[in-house]
Amino acid sequence: RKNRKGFSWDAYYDVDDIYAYLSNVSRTYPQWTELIVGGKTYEGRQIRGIRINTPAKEGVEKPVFFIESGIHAREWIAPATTTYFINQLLTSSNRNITRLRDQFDWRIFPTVNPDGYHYSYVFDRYWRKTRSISYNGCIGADPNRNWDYNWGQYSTSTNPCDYQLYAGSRPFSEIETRTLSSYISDIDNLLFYVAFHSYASLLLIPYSDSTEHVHNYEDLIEVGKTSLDYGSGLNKGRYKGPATAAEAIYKVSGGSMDWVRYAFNTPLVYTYELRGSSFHWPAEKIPEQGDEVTQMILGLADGAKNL
Ligand code: ING
Ligand code: ZN
Repeated sequence: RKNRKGFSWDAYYDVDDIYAYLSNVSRTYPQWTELIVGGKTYEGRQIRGIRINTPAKEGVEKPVFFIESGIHAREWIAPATTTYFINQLLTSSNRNITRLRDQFDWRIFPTVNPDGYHYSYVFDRYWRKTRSISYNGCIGADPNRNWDYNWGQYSTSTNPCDYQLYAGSRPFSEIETRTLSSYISDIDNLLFYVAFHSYASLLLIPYSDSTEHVHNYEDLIEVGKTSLDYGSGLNKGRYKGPATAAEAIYKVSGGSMDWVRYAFNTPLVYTYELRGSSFHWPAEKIPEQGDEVTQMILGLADGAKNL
């Protein structure tokens, strides 16, 4: 499965290798793709992604499908699955996949917390947060508690030394969430916003801090169910959901999905918790997780056609 530049889906790679992969594919498919920069990081990295946008019929503006992956550093299966999916979109000759590729203007970011991911890769496997230094010297904020919607309310910490859940000193205190949110704000025609985490085998919909249902709740459930049905063709254990976090697990505030929904009323917003029984999910499982995610995304697209 190695491509000729040595990147493959039987191992986990550090940020530089993931970025080199994105550069390579954007050079291989220059007519359809471009490297995009979604923001920057505390340590001076870019948040790099790829746009895939095949030629549309004249006068047709395709809806945007945004994929955010790796906001939590230690959830390595998320970036790996996302590059796997990019490779599927660009190289598969399966009609369902080429149709999926052509249907959207894709903005795909495999690792939106690259400082944290690198730190997890090299120094501390269980690192989750960013790498910013707080007033008291402790490091990192949880980038999925730092977005500016009902910030700091549930399942979060005010202590910068908290290993996991520190919300940051204020909404968008982290340069990663601030710059990425500004990139998202510039997108017209955003239809899907999908975030990947691990591990819980669960599909979440907004809002995460309330048991009240959004106005298109039925649609979100319907499309989400289609997604899980498509994925279930490939495996045994089903995913739980779709459901709000408040109903499925616990209330959460400050996550990306909720801000995107709140800020733009984006119709179809989801967070997947992928498979696994630990953050050390063996790299041999990347292809099966990648194939499942490919089917689940196809299910989202097909489900949305029936609305
Ligand atoms: N879980 C997610 C978390 O940030 C989540 C669950 C995501 C809840 C988005 C609500 C919204 O806590 C993991 N494993 O990170
Ligand atoms: Zn996570």
